[in-house]
Amino acid sequence: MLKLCGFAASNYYNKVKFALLEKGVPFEEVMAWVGKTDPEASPLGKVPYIITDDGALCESTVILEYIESKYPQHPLLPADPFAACKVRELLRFIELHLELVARNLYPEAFFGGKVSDGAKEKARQQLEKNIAAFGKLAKFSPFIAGDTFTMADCAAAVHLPLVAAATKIIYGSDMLADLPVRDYLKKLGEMPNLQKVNADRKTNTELMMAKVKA
Ligand SMILES: N[C@@H](CCC(=O)N[C@@H](CS)C(=O)NCC(=O)O)C(=O)O
Repeated sequence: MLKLCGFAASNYYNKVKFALLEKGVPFEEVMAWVGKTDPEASPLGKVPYIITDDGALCESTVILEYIESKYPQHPLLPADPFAACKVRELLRFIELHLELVARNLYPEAFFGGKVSDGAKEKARQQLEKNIAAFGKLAKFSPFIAGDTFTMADCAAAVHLPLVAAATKIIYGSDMLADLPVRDYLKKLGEMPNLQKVNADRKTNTELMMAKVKA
């Protein structure tokens, strides 16, 4: 059976977990904290990675693509090549232009660290530009790429809440607030599989915080 390795406090891990649950692919969760990962499977020491009958694979979006090709049931990409690439385009925007920029704020926003004023200002300027561009692509009707649930929703469900929370904490206002992100996430949050992912995330985050304090 496919093994999903990492820990449920990780948003990248949860993106893959949500996709597996929605597709109904059987999988086993294997806890691997940062620093305890398999260097053969994940040479950068990042989570998630998966162990399959074909071998090991890391990088969450590559994993999503593998799962999609290997298990075509309950597709998370449209059959039409252009529509499929519009979904990938949104997914890339969410990961590269939103999450990766906002991530510079996480040490101070979530982990008790400090981020320099210069780094905060740089991230703010990039996010302003990137969020406006993302707003031009995202549909929210009701899903992020249109009327069908796709892998871009698996990414949006885990990345957008952190971008919203981090910007609110650091700048005093949620930089996604001008987009219908709140309503979208609320509706998505009614999906039973996302409820499970989020419940597991809370439990695992408490465990992680307890480990950090110990
Ligand atoms: N590009 C990677 C990013 C994964 C990532 O950064 N995961 C975090 C946990 S949320 C991690 O493993 N951080 C540890 C590190 O970077 O050393 C992916 O999409 O899988």
